[in-house]
Amino acid sequence: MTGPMTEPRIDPAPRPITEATAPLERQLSSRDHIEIEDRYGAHNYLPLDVVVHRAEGIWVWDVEGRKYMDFLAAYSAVNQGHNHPRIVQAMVEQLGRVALTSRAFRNDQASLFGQELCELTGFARALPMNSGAEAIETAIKAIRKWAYTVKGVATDRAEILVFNQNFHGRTTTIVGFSSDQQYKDGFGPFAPGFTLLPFGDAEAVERAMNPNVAAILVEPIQGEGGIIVPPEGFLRRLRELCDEHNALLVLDEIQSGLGRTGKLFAFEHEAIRPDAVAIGKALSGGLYPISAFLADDEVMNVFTPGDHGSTYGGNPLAGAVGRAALRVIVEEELVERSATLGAYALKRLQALDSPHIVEVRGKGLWIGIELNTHARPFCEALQAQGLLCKETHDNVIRIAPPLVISREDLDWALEKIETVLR
Ligand code: IF1
Repeated sequence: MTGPMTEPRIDPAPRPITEATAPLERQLSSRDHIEIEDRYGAHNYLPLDVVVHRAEGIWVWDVEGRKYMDFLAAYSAVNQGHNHPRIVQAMVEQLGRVALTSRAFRNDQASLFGQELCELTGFARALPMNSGAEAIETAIKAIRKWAYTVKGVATDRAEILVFNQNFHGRTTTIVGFSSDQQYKDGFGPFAPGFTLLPFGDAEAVERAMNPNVAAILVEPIQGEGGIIVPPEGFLRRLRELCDEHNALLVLDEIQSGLGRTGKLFAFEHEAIRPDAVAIGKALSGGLYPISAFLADDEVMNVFTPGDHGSTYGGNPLAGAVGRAALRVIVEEELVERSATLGAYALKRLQALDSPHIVEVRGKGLWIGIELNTHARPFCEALQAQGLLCKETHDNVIRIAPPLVISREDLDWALEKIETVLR
């Protein structure tokens, strides 16, 4: 029997491309791939026309070999940088053992992943899922069951307070409480039990409180909404209101978490502790869909065997990848890098004198440049200069590089952004 592999199977060095060796995808041009995708894919995105073939760290290369700096980091899923070698190594080694057992059996990675995740984050228990939306759905089920079995809300009467401009995923339950009409159009009917409130308005939250409110579900900083940082003290006030009304404070840290804002979790900026957190994206460093719902016993123990689950949730490959991804965040001090480099970038961009800029805001290496015009043309101009940014909500340029970026590479990107916006 062959023992565990010592060398990665994946050849990190790209092979020289010749006619004979080129796989089909390399014999085609970017334009070919775009046409094929348009012909055979669903049209649920309008991506930039860059066709990525390879990525490493902060860099991606397209099919023609053009090199770009990735300032989106797959919406903060690759905080550790693309294909971080330590995470790839852990994944390849686990692939030499077992990838999926289903939860009908146990495995030797999920146990340790759960332990290490709880020790790092300070929560008592972790329920592993795959996508961020699934972690949010898990949170909604936990909130409701806690309301009925612990708080004593009448069955099916639990209410969850949510906020305008929220983004928590794309399932029909979740889009049902979106304030963005496009996310809802054509997908009803929707689940009841959600109350939309103005983000940042603690008095509106206080007015909405009633004995049926089970929880507040909120992003500490709204990502898709345009990297909207709430007023100082907003999260602290939500914490107080939940304590006063015996409701749960549940945070969606799927994008803001794991170092993106210069803290392990964005809620730390207000020195509060939520009752539960949903995480995802960088939990795997972009190598594999991994998410988790974190909570203490009072909330997590509402789940009894058979209540909830998923085919891939808690699989050993995810466990091995997640353990390595967390180690990289800690050992390469990505949280501190985000804080230091982010403060520098924010200060520099806020000093930029541009006729297009309305506001520059953010925390850590997560910055939104709000414009008084469409952001897409500026993102396309930056693409032409080798920098990939993505607009959000039409008029905000989102700045979210991998947290492994060097000061020198950050300066290279900031110079391009300053030039394009001047
Ligand atoms: C798309 C947005 C970002 C998230 C927060 C939950 C989820 C997300 C705070 C769900 C996912 C992704 C989804 C992706 C693009 C991207 C996105 F533009 F959609 F809104 F980042 F801002 N909570 N965000 O940001 O996690 O199920 O996707 O794993 O759907 O286009 P998921």
